[in-house]
Amino acid sequence: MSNKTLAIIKPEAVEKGYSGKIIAMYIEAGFKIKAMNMTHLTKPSAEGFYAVHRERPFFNELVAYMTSGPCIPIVLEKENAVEDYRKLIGATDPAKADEGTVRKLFAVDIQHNAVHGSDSDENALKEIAHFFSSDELLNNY
Ligand code: IDP
Ligand code: MG
Repeated sequence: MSNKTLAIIKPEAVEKGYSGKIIAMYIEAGFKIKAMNMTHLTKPSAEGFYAVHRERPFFNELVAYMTSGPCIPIVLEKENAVEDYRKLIGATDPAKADEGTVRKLFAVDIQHNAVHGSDSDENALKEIAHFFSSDELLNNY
């Protein structure tokens, strides 16, 4: 059964011009793009998106980073999407990411790590709803 995950190309990767290469890696890995947008997150929106991390020491920095410029949220669909996408992007810290992963190739450090990925099917649906209404999701191909 195919399922969905939420990717975000984060501000520093957009700024550096890596978006096209990253999207190509998603498509080559077999993901279908079901929705995509370019947006500049407001502080309340970023705080809401990362609410699970609000007690973490890096929360304020993370919100400042994610509001620092435009980002590109993308809904991806594939069998086993959440797990396969996290394998494709690699570990949160690029120093620990496997060779050939998106973060190994494009991330700067553990914070500026190029892309987001959902960590469960349940959270993927919540995260998708943060950025896209149901009629923005392409369900007909
Ligand atoms: P994930 O993006 O691999 O799921 P999470 O632990 O959910 O990693 O953290 C969310 C985001 O917060 C990371 O992608 C990264 O941008 C940032 N982050 C995580 N850990 C640290 C840290 O130790 N210092 C600074 N930023 C961090
Ligand atoms: Mg996470």
